[in-house]
Parts: sequence; C-alpha cells; structure tokens
Amino acid sequence: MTEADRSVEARDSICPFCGVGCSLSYAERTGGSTGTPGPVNADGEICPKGAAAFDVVTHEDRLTRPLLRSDDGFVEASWTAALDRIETRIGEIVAEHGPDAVGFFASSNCTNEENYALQKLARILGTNNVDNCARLCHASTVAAMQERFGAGAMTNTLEDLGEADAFLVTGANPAEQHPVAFRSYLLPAIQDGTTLIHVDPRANDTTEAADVHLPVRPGHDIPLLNAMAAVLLEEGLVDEAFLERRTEGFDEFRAWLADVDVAECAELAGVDEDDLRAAAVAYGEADRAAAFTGMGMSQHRCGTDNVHALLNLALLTGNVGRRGTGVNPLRGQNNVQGASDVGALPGVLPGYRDVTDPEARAAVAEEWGIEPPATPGRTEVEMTHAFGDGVRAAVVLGENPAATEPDGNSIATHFEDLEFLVAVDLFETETTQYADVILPGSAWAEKGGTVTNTDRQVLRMRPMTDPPGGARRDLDVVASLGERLTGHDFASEPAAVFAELTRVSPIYAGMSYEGIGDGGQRWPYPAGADSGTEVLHRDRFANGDRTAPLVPVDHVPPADDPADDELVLTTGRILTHFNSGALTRRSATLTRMASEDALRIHPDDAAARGVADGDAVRVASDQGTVTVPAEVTPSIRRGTVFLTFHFADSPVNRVTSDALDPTAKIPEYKHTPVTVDPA
Ligand SMILES: Nc1nc2c(c(=O)[nH]1)N[C@H]1C(S)=C(S)[C@@H](COP(=O)(O)OP(=O)(O)OC[C@H]3O[C@@H](n4cnc5c(=O)[nH]c(N)nc54)[C@H](O)[C@@H]3O)O[C@H]1N2
Ligand SMILES: Nc1nc2c(c(=O)[nH]1)N[C@H]1C(S)=C(S)[C@@H](COP(=O)(O)OP(=O)(O)OC[C@H]3O[C@@H](n4cnc5c(=O)[nH]c(N)nc54)[C@H](O)[C@@H]3O)O[C@H]1N2
Ligand code: SF4
Ligand SMILES: [Mo]
Repeated sequence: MTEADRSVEARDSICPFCGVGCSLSYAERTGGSTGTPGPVNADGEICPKGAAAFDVVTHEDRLTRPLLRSDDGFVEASWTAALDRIETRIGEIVAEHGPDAVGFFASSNCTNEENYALQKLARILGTNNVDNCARLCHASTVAAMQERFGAGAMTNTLEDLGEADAFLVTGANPAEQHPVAFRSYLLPAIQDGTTLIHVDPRANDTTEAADVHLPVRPGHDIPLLNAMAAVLLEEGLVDEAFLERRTEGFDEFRAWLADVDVAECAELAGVDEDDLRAAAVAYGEADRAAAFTGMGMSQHRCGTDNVHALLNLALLTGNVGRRGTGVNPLRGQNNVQGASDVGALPGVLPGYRDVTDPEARAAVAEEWGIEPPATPGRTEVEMTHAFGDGVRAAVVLGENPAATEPDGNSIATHFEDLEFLVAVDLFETETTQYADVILPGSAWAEKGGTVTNTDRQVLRMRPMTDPPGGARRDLDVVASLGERLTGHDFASEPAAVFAELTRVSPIYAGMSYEGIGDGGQRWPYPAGADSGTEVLHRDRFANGDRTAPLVPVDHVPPADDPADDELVLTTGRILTHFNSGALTRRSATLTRMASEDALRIHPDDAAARGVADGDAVRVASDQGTVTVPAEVTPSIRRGTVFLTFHFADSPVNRVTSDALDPTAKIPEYKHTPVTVDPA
C-alpha cells in the first residue's frame, strides 16, 4: 500500500524527538504535524523537528515486511517465519550458553509500556542484560544524583524554574536541544532579568542569551566548578542555615576547599578568572539559582565527578528543595526518563529497586509469577564489547548503536562477531545491516502508550494511523517475542501494561490512563495527588535522609591528553537534526536546513593548518578518521573542534575515544585528541 492510502485521524500525541514532551497532532491542511496545547507546550508551540515529525511516519523508506538474512542478502518473510527463526536461534543460544548470552537494547525512543515489556521479557528469560541509551546520555548524572540526593531526575519542574534569579547552564545547549523548554520557560525569565551563565567551549544559540559565558576547556569542568565553590565561600555567599540543617561534611569540605586556588583552576579550565568570579557571585547572590546540566558534563570519563562538583554548588548555596532552584538534567529523547523509570537498566527493576534486593525481586515475582535474576546485568557498551564472547545474541529495539556508540570501528567488529541479531526499527540503519532478522516496528503516530518527559511527567501518546504494510506496533512485537522466547503471556494492550507497571513500580503507583487524560501525572505520585510532586527534596532528600553530604571532588584529567599538534574533538548536536539522524535525515524540510556536517574550528587553528572556510579536512584519532568540510569560526575556543553525530556520510563515532566513566560506564564522547589536516 502506498503511504497516501493510509488514513490519519487527528489525535493528540507526544513529539517523538526530545525530552521536553510537546503535544502534537495531525493537521489535514498541511498533511503534517502541528502543535496542540499540552501540559508542556501550553500554547501549542513546537520547534522545527516537531513540525517535521510526520515526514518520518509517511516516508517511503519505511520497513513494511520482516527481513531475514540469507545468502543473497535480506529477503522478505512472513511474521511467522521471522518469529520462528528468532525462537529457534535464541532458544539454541540460551540452551547452550545460558540466558546471559543474550543482550537486550531497550529504547529511549519507545514508550514506557514497550520498555517495561522488554525488560520483563529479559528477566523472565533469566538475564538482567537490559539497558537503554540513557547509558550513553545521563548515566553519570543519575549515578551522582542518586548517590547524593536519592533520585537522578530533574529536581524541579520547567514551570517553577521560571522563578529563578540565576540560571547556571553547563554542558547543555537548550536553545537548540530543548527548544520549547528554552523559548517558553527559560527565555521569558531571562528577558525578565534572570541572569544566565553558560558554560560551554562553544558559543551557540544558548550563549546568545547569556550574561556570562565561560568557554571551558573540554573535560575541565571540575576545576571550574571547584573554583566557583571557593569564590562562594570567599565572598560569604554560602547559606549557613541550609548547610546546618540539610548537609553533612561542611567542615571537611571547607578545609579541602582552602587549598583550591581560584586563579590556578581558572587557568586549568581555560576561562577568564574575573568571568569565573562573576559567574560564582551571580549564582551565589541569587535568591533562587537553578542549575541545568547536559552532555558536556555527563559524557566524560569524569562525568559522574563533574556532576558531584555541580551538586556541591547547589548544596553550598541552599539551592535545593525550593521552587526556582535545584540541579536539572535536561533529558534526551522523548522517553529516556521513562525507559529507565520502568526498569530497562541492568541493575534495577521498575522504579529503581535494586535487582540485588530480595524484597524488590519478590515484589516483582508476585506480579510476574517468576523471580528475576539477582545479579546485575551488563551495561549497553559492556554488552557490545562482549559480542561474540559473553554475549552471543542481541535484540535491539529502536536504537542504532552501530552509529551511536563510540570507537565505531571496534563496534563494527563486535557486531560482526555477534552470532544472532534481531533489530526492530522503522528503517534500515547502520545497525540493521548486521541483523539476522529485521522486524518492522511502529512510528510515534502509530501507537498508544505513555512517555515520561524531562520534568517527570507521564504523558499519553495516541495512535493516529496504522503502521504501513506489514509493520506492527512495537508493543505487539515485544509481546510476540516475549511469548515465543519465554512461554509466558505478555499483554499487548498499552493500558493493561501500564496498569501492571503502576502495581510493580512504586514511583508510578496510583497513576492511571484516565488520570493522565490530556494532562500529565508526575512522579513521585503520592496517593490522592492531583498531578504529582513538583519540587523534590523539600524537607528530606528522595532517599529519606534529611541531609546530603558535601564531597571534595578532585580534577580527573581526560583519558588522553592532546599532543602538541593535536586538537580536542568534542561532539554534540544542532537544532534541526536528531541523534544518529536515522529519522531527521529523512525529512526533506530538516535536510534543507542542514544537509551535512562541518568541523567548527577556530581561525587560528585553521590558519596554522592551512585550512580555509569550506575546505575539506581529515579529522583523525587513534580510533579512526572522518572527512568533512571546515567551518572556520571564532565561536569555538582555540584548541577545540566540534562535530555532530547526525550524518551517516561523516560517521564521527569512528573517531571518538573508547574511554568510559568507571562508575557509570558512559563514554567520553566529549574529549578525543585529533589531528586535523586538509583532505
Ligand atoms: N536538536 C536536537 N535536540 C536533541 C537531540 C538532538 O540530537 N538534536 N538529542 C536529544 C538527546 S538524546 C540528548 S541527550 C539531549 C542532549 O542535549 P545537550 O546536552 O544540550 O547536547 P550536546 O550538544 O551533546 O552537548 C551540549 C553542549 O556541551 C558542550 N560541551 C562539549 N564539551 C564540553 C565540556 O567538556 N564541558 C562543558 N561544560 N560543555 C561541553 C557542547 O559544545 C554542546 O554545546 O538533546 C536531546 N535533544
Ligand atoms: N559522538 C557522539 N555520539 C553520541 C552522543 C554524542 O553526544 N556524541 N550522544 C549519545 C546519546 S546522549 C544518545 S541518547 C545516543 C542515541 O543513540 P540511539 O538511540 O542509538 O540513536 P537514535 O538515532 O535516536 O536511534 C534511534 C533508532 O530507533 C529508531 N526508532 C525511532 N523511533 C522508533 C520507534 O518508535 N520504534 C522503533 N522500533 N524504532 C524507532 C530510529 O529509526 C533509529 O534507528 O547517542 C549517543 N552517541
Ligand atoms: S522541543 Fe522537543 S518535544 Fe518539543 S517539538 Fe521540539 S523536539 Fe519535539
Ligand atoms: Mo541522549
């Protein structure tokens, strides 16, 4: 059937891209998406990606039949034949090597119900090898915040954050990556007088609104944040009453801070000392100061420590537990918060209860009729690294790890080593090329369910149309896989799965589809609550403690220092494209706005290499090489260059470092020494 034959019914759903969670509907007039007033975008405002969200749904490249690998390449097959193949091969691998020889990649691009069903499948099969790409994203942030505050999510809500007198935005570029959050919540406050401090090695759209820009040297946020802490103390800008009531370890922390030399730290971080002091004073003098943190902080070998250093600032100044304050990780995809909430993580069950906790396992067993395994599974990158060895089969739902994991040339070898790969996607991707079975899943507009946005609101998606041809809804696909691989019954109605989730996950307890309606319910969701808890940690931290510790954080140098002739490559995003680009590169509108990558390089670094604006350059690291045009611009700091990972013809992850944060296992995407030469 051609896409034009599919009838589309206008119903509100949620944008498939970023974690802001804007409501979208179908506009017959344009044949595309339109913003509709929702819990986050109260006036129906959306960004260019939201406006292009239907381009993907109706795209002619959509997978419409299961594909099986054969000697002649991929051949179309029936669902029965595809599921038979999966049942047989995974069955053989489990019989021979045990369930831990299988790895499950859940999806931050899929619903709570789909992720819940997939982690349940893994655990009933007998393995905790299930993870989602939150691992590549805010795993370090969550590790630090969970340890100190007892919850890894945004402490506050977009709405109350507008009350802040100062914003400290570090390692994030919300003007491009969380556009509606920036334009509808942050910008109005800034225009009303809130000071914006932006810490980023590049000046970008967010910096345009900033009062202070600290162009930090990539991987050197700890000295910068420690120096800010020292200035707060020096200037008497700490909140004594809060320190007394809500923190521990202040005396030791103060003694350690006495040795932190502000000038030295500013130099190490590569920023102007006066600007750093001005930033600390603006943050410290504000009645309410809110920190926002993103990938520039989290994606380092020291990602967890970076966030620990940021948490110190909030605790020192009493900026926790009140409106307009806190530490706020801006979450990635439309359901990266939810995929983790529902237990698609190797160490925790739904609701972040440890797999090692017998009570938590027993609670789940009551619902599932079978107890999940007690040992934590492998993380996402650990799974790919074990392909062909510890992990022999993998099921990848709505992820493209062959393009998005670091050190891509090694990842390609690992995928080749895998004995059996099932991929559920909308399109053929870098990852599906390694698959033995490709299953055609459903796009956002074709399915119902819930997603949890960046400020912890569970929001409802509603199907507007059917999947094309023989493609199936993702929840049906996961339920079929579950029944085939475990022999257990798996519900395929989103409402039934959500109801089960609310029984199993304490943070979703009490929520319901009816209660969510056209609005949202926010976790934690106390019994009888209307819309849920807005500000976390008000009187006690989420772990039940009244106090959180202040902890000294020493600078951790990046895994590899650049040699004299090298520059530091940091990577990230632009407004009009999304992650591996599997979706946005297929939108004609978005591709017209940006169709290829460019190496942002400082004029001095370009001149030293004989590179002019627009020249093709070869960017090479120990891991690999990529060739792209140069964009010579003073907006990036000297010694640093920047690329995105959105474009298949310049696969930047062939170049990125293989270093991981030892605590959170998040890759160091933001610091790779490279040479840059004319191509
Ligand atoms: N348009 C668009 N929006 C998106 C996405 C997308 O691909 N495109 N992806 C979604 C996802 S999955 C995520 S996780 C979020 C990510 O959203 P962000 O965290 O905003 O994303 P990035 O661009 O990766 O990184 C943010 C900034 O960190 C800076 N940076 C680099 N190195 C350092 C450093 O060492 N220190 C500091 N302080 N800053 C540094 C970069 O220059 C960059 O501007 O966006 C979501 N929204
Ligand atoms: N160099 C570099 N690399 C990075 C990063 C970086 O900053 N720099 N950031 C990292 C981060 S934060 C993240 S989150 C990861 C993202 O890594 P991935 O999640 O691997 O990236 P996506 O491009 O979002 O891949 C999503 C895949 O799911 C498919 N898909 C989308 N929606 C659906 C759906 O509803 N159903 C199904 N079945 N499939 C669907 C898409 O077609 C696509 O193939 O990348 C990481 N990689
Ligand atoms: S801001 Fe995010 S959720 Fe809103 S329309 Fe843009 S990409 Fe979609
Ligand atoms: Mo992400």
